[in-house]
Amino acid sequence: MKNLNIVFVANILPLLLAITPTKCVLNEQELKNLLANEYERTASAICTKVNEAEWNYETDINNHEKEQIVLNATLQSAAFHKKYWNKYFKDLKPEDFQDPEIKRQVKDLKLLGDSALDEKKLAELTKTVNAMTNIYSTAKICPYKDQQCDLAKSGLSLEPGIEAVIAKSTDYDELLYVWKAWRDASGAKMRNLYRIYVDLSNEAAVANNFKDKGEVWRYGYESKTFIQDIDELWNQVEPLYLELHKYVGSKLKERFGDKLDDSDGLLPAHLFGNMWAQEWNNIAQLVKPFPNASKIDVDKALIEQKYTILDLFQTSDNFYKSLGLIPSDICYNTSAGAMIEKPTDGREVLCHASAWDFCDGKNYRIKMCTEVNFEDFITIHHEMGHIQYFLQYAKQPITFREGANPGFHEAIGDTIALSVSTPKHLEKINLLKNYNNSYESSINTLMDMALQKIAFLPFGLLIDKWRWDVFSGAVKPEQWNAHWWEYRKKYQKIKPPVARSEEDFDPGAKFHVAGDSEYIAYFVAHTLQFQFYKSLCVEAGEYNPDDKNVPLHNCDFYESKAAGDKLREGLSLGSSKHWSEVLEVMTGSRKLDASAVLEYFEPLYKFLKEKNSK
Ligand code: X8Z
Ligand code: ZN
Repeated sequence: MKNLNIVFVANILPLLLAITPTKCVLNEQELKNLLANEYERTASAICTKVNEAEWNYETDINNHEKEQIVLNATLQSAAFHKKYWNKYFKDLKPEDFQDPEIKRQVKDLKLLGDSALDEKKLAELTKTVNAMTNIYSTAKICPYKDQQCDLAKSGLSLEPGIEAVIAKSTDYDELLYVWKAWRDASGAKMRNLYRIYVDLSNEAAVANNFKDKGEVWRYGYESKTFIQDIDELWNQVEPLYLELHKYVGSKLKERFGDKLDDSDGLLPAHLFGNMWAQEWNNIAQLVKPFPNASKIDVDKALIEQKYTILDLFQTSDNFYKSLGLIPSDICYNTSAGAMIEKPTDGREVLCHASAWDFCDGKNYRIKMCTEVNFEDFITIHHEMGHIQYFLQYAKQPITFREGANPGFHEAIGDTIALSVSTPKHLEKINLLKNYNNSYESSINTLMDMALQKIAFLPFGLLIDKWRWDVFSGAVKPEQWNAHWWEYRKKYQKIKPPVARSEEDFDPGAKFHVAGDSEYIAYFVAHTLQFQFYKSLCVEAGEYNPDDKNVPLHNCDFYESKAAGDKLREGLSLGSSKHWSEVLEVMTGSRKLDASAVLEYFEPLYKFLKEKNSK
């Protein structure tokens, strides 16, 4: 059926394009028919085609033929959407329609996105993003001990080589070397491309009646006060972040002594066990508040029990199924096309984990260079959350086959992972033994979670704050890198470990900047997932907000059909309703609100305040 669809589009497309678009004014019933039938079928088929081309390219990223196929598919897709837009959608006004779902679809269909560019410019934009992605995914650096190496022979790539050094090394100078070498090999090489990318993206935005690309991205959140809303979320959680930062800073000082200069209250960015200092879980051992109390060491259990990559995916799938949700083995089944480990056949691939919906109601895939460890186990749950969302909204029309807002999509798998990460659940699935539940052990566990979730918040916020300023022109190219570090200092309270200049382009050393992928979704998701988690815990009878004896962070909603029903109710709506309505379905509240984050971390916050004041 998939192949049939593609053949179908390939055959009719020249025909479609040959016809000079004559404008058609449709009444409500005619529009309904078009959207439910012809448009649904052809738009889904072209979407399949683009996704297949992109999949083939991203799993063989140095293959120029495959890149050319992406380009052709992108141009065909743009021609298709332009044609429909000119003929049917351009002049529609949502207010002219009665059916709320049609109104919502019209609002969406009026936008052409990058397809609004002429062919030459769209081709240039596509090539530019591909070139940046290619630099990012194929960048290599020499090992610390062999800095003059032959890159082709012994160069390290980000996954798994460079990330492993950053995660495990405790050598200040080695960390510094790797931190800088990665930025030299990735971001710095795409500075000029990024200018082209910004100009063309803005041109497309203007053609869609937006001021700039930042405004396009924010439009997805359907809130006139979006920037204010997220700033408020940050204000809610910043005090907790600052306590965590102070505590972790004192531990880093213990480890690195005089090498670490924190006299200005800022910490150097290379010491957090993560290339971007975005999550700090890899230094959990160092910052453990009670070294003698029980600790979670899932990495060890996974090795001891000889878990395979496939086992990790199946274990995650089992959790979703335990809630009565849809099995998703198809998405990690390699014979159905999935890529769940880094190929060893010489292909270069884009390793950054992703989940794919091929728009045909049948094909869903995960692409990930998985390693057997706890961090990747959690990422698998994250990706499986995307897949579950795809499956749940599969029956919606194509315009609604999206998250209620982009943050929802990023939050689902993480919500599941909050439950999976509890000692209670890890014991149930035999990945944790002899855990002694005490105040000390629960502070240790909360610290692990804070190193992931609270540490992430300012990073999740600043990437798009920076890009919004870049797109709007508030910061000029000559100041791009300096501005990046202003935000890193302002929000994360971290600084570069070596001098930076405008020869560098440190934002480009992060996948989503190189790959044209918006990021504020993750910030929103880090709030939303705690709202979802709390609600599912209540639903499962695992948490009662009035009972202060059972803390929120202990809840495991595994096997709760009631929790599964709640999730399904929200996910199956896709983007057919405003996200605040979907949020209400899932949590009873219509507002983004970080109070569930604070409720979850309450005991740790108390602990940190007391420790830090001494
Ligand atoms: O990119 C991702 C996912 C794929 S949507 C692996 N994440 C962000 C990142 O890696 O920077 C998940 C958390 C934040
Ligand atoms: Zn994701």
